[in-house]
Amino acid sequence: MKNDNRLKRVAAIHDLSGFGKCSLTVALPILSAAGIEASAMPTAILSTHTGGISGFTYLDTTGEMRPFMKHWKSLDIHFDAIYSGFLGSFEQLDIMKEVFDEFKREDNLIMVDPVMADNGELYKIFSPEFALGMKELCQKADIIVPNITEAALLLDEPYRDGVYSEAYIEHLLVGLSQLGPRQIVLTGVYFDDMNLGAATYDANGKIDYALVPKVPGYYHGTGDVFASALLAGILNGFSLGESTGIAVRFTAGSIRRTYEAGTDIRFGVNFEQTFPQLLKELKLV
Ligand code: PXL
Repeated sequence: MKNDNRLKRVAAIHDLSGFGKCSLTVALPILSAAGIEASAMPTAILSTHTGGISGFTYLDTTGEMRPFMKHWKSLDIHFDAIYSGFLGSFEQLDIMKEVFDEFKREDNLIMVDPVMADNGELYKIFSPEFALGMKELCQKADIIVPNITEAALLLDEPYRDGVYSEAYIEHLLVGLSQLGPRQIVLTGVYFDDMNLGAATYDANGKIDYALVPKVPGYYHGTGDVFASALLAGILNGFSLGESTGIAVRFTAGSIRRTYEAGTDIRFGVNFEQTFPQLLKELKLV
């Protein structure tokens, strides 16, 4: 349900990967389509994402982040949410903590997607120590959105392959909540080979699941599509459980369209033509 008609504003802090549809090239259009003003702080500029594509260029923009923060602060800009994703170094983790300290208010939301791993493996550019730094950042968040691999890393536990049990998923959710965030949304949850989705843990300790029929294949950028749609739901006044359902269905719809088109799985998912579904579910049309 919509809260009010004020335009909500998000600071999206991710890399800009020119091709391959992830991070900023996903977060900005999804938030904008959902009627939310999106400001961008790039953490790096790449020619493509790093998932299965070789030869990508990588310009680290760490040196710009504090100047962005200071300029935004001098303009007295308020954000309804600060949404961080791919961070490339320990220094960027430190800068994010400063950004949170500068822009956190009673009534806004810090959302951390601890982008660092998937399918049991850290992304190549990260060391195991990076997970410890990401854990500290998660401790400052109101809501975190890890996948199962990231959850295991944050809890310093070995990765387990699915099929999962409810007891294991609930163990992860409770462990993650003990790090500090009020709300957890865990992605990549499945209890059989037919359905896949997310599990949520809210401030009251209530656990919910949003599962949809699985589409074959592993598609890049889906974590960013999911997290951006989740934030769009929350800022449009939907509950954590409702927003998770909306985001799971939007991500699955985008994957299904891409699967049916036979597109290279590295090139991202067709979320663009799935916007009518998202806007309907957000009750914006
Ligand atoms: O979607 C996660 C992500 C973000 N940014 C970059 C990546 C990846 C995943 O591979 O490579 C640069």
